Amino acid sequence: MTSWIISDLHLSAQRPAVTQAFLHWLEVEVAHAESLYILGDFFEVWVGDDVLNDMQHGAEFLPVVQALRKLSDSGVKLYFMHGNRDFLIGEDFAKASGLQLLTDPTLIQAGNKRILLSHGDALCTDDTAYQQFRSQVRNLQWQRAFLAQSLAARIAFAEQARNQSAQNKAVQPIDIMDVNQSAVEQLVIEYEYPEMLLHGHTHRPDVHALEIDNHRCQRWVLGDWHDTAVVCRLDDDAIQLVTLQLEE
Ligand code: LP5
Ligand code: MN
Repeated sequence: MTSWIISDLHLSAQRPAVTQAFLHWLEVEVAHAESLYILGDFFEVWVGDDVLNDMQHGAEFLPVVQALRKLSDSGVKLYFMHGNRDFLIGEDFAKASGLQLLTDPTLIQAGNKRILLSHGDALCTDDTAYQQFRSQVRNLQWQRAFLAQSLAARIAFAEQARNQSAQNKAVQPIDIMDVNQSAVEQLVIEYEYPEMLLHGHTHRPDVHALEIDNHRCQRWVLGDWHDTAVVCRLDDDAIQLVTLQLEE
């Protein structure tokens, strides 16, 4: 049986073609699969699950929730790990979509390989401004206070945060926005040398060979979704990165 691992779709009403391509791909590929792992940044921003109950702002997400739910009801196992854009996805969204939330990182077994799954942002330790922001917004107390604000206020904060992030990214050295090699090595050691570490976030799809304490490991990086997408396909006897063509 086949499983798929994807990340960084950045679904939003501003890019309806990507959502359409994703929904189509679910029907033609994932409907026959065993499982689908979504490793974060599935949505461009997520300001709280209550958006699903809002007529105005929730409408864009409903087709996605319904499509996931249909797959889940038909027996496909769905898993979701938070990214830096959708860390506020909670149990209400998970329940509505029929998926299971995973902590970052999570170790899975595929055939004879152990694969450590992560969004990837926690590995970008050279990006100290981001790591500071990350510790703040991943704090449960901060999240409770944020979610207690009105939907309109949260949307406005998210927009400001997006603008500030875009400005930061435009001026900061590109290298600090990639994973830090020691952070990768530490994680691989902590998880007892899995054969693969697989993540997204950096939008730099590739396979990197590592050797840590005489253990061979590969770091697989997924790509984001625009006119193409780089996803991982797991079969009983093969693991590969696959490029999907999203536009005709
Ligand atoms: O996301 P991307 O690709 O632009 O860059 C990321 C890092 N930035 C972020 C921030 C997100 O984009 C913001 C949107 C999240 C919405 C979530 C819900 C609402 C939360 C609202 C919070 C107030 O993740 C970027 C990294 C880059 O990846 C590469 O790894 O460099 O990190 C930064 O740019 C660091 C900045 O310090 C982030 C600053 C965010 C500003 C927060 C304050 C704004 C609130 C204003 C309140 C008055
Ligand atoms: Mn990300």
